[in-house]
Amino acid sequence: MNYLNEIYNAVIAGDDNLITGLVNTAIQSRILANDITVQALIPGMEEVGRQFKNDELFVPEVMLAARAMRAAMEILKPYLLDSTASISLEKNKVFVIGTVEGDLHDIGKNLVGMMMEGAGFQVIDLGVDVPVSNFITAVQEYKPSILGLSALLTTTMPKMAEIITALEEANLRRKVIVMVGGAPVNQAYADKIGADGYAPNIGFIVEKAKQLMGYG
Ligand code: B1M
Repeated sequence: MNYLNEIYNAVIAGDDNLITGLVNTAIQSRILANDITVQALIPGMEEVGRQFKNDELFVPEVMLAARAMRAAMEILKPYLLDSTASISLEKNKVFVIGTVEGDLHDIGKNLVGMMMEGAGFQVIDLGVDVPVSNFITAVQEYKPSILGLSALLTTTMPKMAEIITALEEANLRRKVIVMVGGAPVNQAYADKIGADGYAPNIGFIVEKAKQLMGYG
C-alpha cells in the first residue's frame, strides 16, 4: 500500500478515523513522520485549499479536512522531533506563538510549535484570534527569545505590523526576535513590517530560529 498517497486522500476526504489508522500503520512501517507531514498531510491540505477556492469544496468539508489533519498531527507530534536540532540552547529558549487577531487558522501554527518544541524550545501557544495586547503581555510575562506570529488571511496579515509597532511602543522590540509566517506572508512582507525572520514552512523554521539566535 502507498501510505503517503492514502493519507493524502484521507485528508481531502476529511476522514479522521481512516487517517488515524493509516498514520499509525505508516509509522509502524517506519515511514518518517516528517515525510508523512511534508509529502502527504500538507499537500493534501493544499489540495483542499485549491478545491475550496474553486468552489469544489465548502467550509464544512474544509473543517473535516482540518479535523483529520489535526488527528494525524496528534499521532505524529512525538515523532516530529528535529534530530538535527540537538543543540544546547543554553540561552533563554522560550518560543511564544499565536495566530493573529481575526484569524482562526491554527494547523500551520501548531506544526511550527511542534517543530520548535522538538528543537528544545519551551513553547507557549497563545492560540488563535489573539489580540495585539495579548502578544505584548505574553512577551512581558514569558520573556521569550522568539515571538512567532502566524496569519493565513490577507486581511489579518496587517495585524503582524500592529504587533511590531506595539512592541516598539512598549520598549520591548529590542528584547525579542520576531518571526512571521503563514501562507500569504513572504520575505518581502516580513522585511516591510520590520520582522526579524520569516520561514516559508516547517522545513525552515528551526534552522531560521537557530540562525536568528546566533546558533546558525
Ligand atoms: Co481558510 N482560508 N478560511 N479555513 N483555509 C485559506 C487560508 C484560503 C487560502 C483558502 C482559499 O481560498 N484557497 C483563504 C484565504 C484567502 C486569503 O486571505 N487570501 C481562506 C479563507 C477565505 C477562509 C474563510 C474566510 C472562509 C469563509 O469563512 N468564507 C474563513 C476565515 C476564518 C477566520 O480565520 N476568521 C476560513 C476558515 C477555515 C476553516 C476554519 C474552515 C479551516 C481552518 C481550520 C483550522 O486551522 N483549525 C480553513 C482551512 C483548513 C484553510 C486551508 C484550506 C488550509 C490551511 C492549512 O491548514 N494549511 C487554506 C488554503 C491553503 O492554505 N492552501 C485556507 C496547512 C498548513 C500546514 O499550512 O497554515 O500555510 P499553513 O502553515 C504552513 C506555512 O504557512 C508556515 O508553516 C506551516 C507548515 O509548513 N507557517 C509559518 C504558518 N505559520 C507560520 C509561522 C512562522 C513560520 C511559518 O513563524 C512564526
